[in-house]
Amino acid sequence: MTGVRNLILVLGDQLTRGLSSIAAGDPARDRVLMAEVHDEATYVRHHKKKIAFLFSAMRHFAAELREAGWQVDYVTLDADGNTGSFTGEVERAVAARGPERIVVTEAGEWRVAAMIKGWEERFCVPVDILPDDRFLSSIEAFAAWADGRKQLRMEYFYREMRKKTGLLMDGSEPAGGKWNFDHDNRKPAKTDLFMPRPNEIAPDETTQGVLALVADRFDNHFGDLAPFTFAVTRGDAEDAFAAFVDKALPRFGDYQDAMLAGEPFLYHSVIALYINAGLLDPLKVCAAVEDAWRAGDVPLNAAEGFIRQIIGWREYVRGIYWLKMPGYEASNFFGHKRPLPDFYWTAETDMMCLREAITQTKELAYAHHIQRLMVTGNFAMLAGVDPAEVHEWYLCVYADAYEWVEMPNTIGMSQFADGGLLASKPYAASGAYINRMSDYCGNCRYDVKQRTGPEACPFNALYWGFVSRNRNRIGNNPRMKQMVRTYDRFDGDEQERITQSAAAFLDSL
Ligand code: FAD
Ligand code: DLZ
Ligand code: SF4
Repeated sequence: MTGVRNLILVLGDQLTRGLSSIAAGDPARDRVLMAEVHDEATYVRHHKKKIAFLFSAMRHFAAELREAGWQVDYVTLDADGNTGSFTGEVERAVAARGPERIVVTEAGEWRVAAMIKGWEERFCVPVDILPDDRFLSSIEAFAAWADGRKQLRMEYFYREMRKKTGLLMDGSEPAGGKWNFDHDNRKPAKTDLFMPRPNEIAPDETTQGVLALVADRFDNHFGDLAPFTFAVTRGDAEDAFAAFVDKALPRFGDYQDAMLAGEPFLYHSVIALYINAGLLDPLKVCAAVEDAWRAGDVPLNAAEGFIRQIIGWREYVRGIYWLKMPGYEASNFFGHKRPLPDFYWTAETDMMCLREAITQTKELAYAHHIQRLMVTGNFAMLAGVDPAEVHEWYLCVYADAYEWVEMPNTIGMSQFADGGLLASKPYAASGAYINRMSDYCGNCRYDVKQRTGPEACPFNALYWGFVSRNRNRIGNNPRMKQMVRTYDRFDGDEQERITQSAAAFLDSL
């Protein structure tokens, strides 16, 4: 037995050199363990591109650590003896290396965190679980912020984060005199605008090896593997982000909520997969955006909107996840039970908005926020789909999906399944919203202007059906009251037609 001091386990979404477990180590005395394991690749049937991205990024990170002098035990998925689980791989490493301690940065997902907690007793080796200081707010700090508050609202948390980081602050005041410029960020996109595309990286030899492995082993998973153009190294991820700042950020704010057929990225950054896996540093990213604003290269509504997503929403949803887990995954405020329609996997639907969002999800493992929230999410909520099934779908299909960020966005923000803990009102909308923010409806077989009947946009009857059946649950919400009143003003025949249309559509699914 070699007898190392610390065995440092680095998980697939911890690909950061400054990670607490690595920073606490010593290359001369410690050993890093990284493992591609079947259990992680299959606990949901992740999109093929997501698995390929992560395995390739893990292999490149292991190479980077070795170059920096670390001894790394890297277990590939097809290595002899791979047990297929973190527990099994740590057990083998403990037997082979005889470490004095196991060191790991806290896992992002509750499931894995619970697994790690059992190791000390199981292996009779002390396990040090270090905080993940890549987040601005620790799990404990968020819980302290939330404690005793009647309502948790992102906006107030976000202001705390602005003060804490000093981002976009002029002394103690927010730059530009306002904390939030969201009001300026609701322009529908125009087809004639210049659309930058994210950087596309040609697969190197390592990535090609991973692509062959994924094609062979995960053929039954959702999504297209080729073409694969994601960055898999820190350098390429940084270049992709720099290109975004240069080309897309100036319009990020204005067109943040817009949707256009054939333009999956618009002015979005497509960096969530890199930040979440550890290839980009959230604070550095925000500092670069502030610099671009201070240099006069981007407007304040773009810089503020972008920074809010990262130090506001991203941190806030993580705080909610750890505050409410376990149990949050079973939230079902509306008691929805419908299975997820098959077209979420096939994209075979006449509804143009859903077809676009799901087709690109299949091709790219990406859809932007408004597509996730107001198209696929909105539809599932209006149709009464079981939130647990919706959650599993989002966790499967996006390259940036990890439970700590996906679950609160799905269960809380998009399905309102937590009854309003995270969001101040359900993000429910009829076809009119999608028509305003996109060019989808003009090319759809349904008529967005009709409320009922076989030609009517299904979102319309479903929306009013949702308002009507949940009036006792949401009618007191000041932001939904108006909708209930509008429904009440429809005459009895129209209300009946709405009920019939919604039922006929749902039966047809
Ligand atoms: P941009 O639009 O360019 O935004 C910049 C960055 O801000 C993102 O990269 C991301 O890091 C952060 N961000 C933006 N919105 C959010 C948000 N609501 N919560 C947390 N971070 C945010 N995001 C994930 O990272 N992983 C998920 O699994 C995920 N699942 C989602 C599920 C649903 C139902 C919804 C409505 C949203 C989900 N989001 C998720 C949030 C958001 O949609 C994605 O972060 C974003 O679309 C990623 O694309 P982008 O990198 O181009 O982001
Ligand atoms: C998502 C994922 C996948 C698909 N595969 C692996 C893997 O083989 N090895 C690994 O270390 N991590 C993987 N991950 C990421 C983990 O699921 C993630 O680190 C945990 O969910 C904890 O957040
Ligand atoms: Fe979607 Fe309705 Fe518009 Fe068709 S008409 S694209 S279903 S919102």
